[in-house]
Amino acid sequence: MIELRGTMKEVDWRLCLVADAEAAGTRDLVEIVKEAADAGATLIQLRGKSIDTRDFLDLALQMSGFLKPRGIPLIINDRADVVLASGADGLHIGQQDLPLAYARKILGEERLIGISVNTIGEAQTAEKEGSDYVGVGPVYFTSSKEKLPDILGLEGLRSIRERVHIPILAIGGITAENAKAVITAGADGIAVISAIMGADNIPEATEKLLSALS
Ligand code: TZP
Repeated sequence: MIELRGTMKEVDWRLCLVADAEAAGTRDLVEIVKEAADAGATLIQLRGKSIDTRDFLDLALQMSGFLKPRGIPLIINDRADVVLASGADGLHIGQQDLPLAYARKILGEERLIGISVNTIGEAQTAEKEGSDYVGVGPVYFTSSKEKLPDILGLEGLRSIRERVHIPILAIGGITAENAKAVITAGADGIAVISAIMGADNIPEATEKLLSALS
């Protein structure tokens, strides 16, 4: 549920599905997101590194259409224009994307903006510059991302947790088996691609992750 009280955004960070258009292959990404949302995913990030803008916007519009009534925030990876055009709730940026200050200038204070970080310095800068959350990773090895930065492990995650106060979404190689350890190390939630998208049964995989967190 995204509730805006002044500029304070209240979000259930527990389980973010990073709905990656490339990872979906020939499967229907909208259907995958619908199934995960109905099974309890608390946040959706739409990601499509090599998809045409029109197709990306179309996916965002379709997802926004069924996520809004369910109170599940939709975050768009990398594209502030698609956030505005689709009425999505926020933007997720990487270190090489639109800088946070410019993203904020475009989107205003009410939308969520999160940034991927791999070091304590990046996390502290994100917090100082007004990021609503940080995506911290990769915690474990993953083949879902190209040009993978240094693997942090639980120790790296913990050391970032000790130094920043904004919500942390841990990412990278997270499964139902290691999810609890990630939360114990200080993450507010987990963000996954393959633990949900790689499963034959999307609702079952989503529920398994959710129950592993508590
Ligand atoms: N950023 C850091 S790791 C990663 C991203 C987008 C990929 C996470 O995918 P998976 O399959 O959950 O490891």
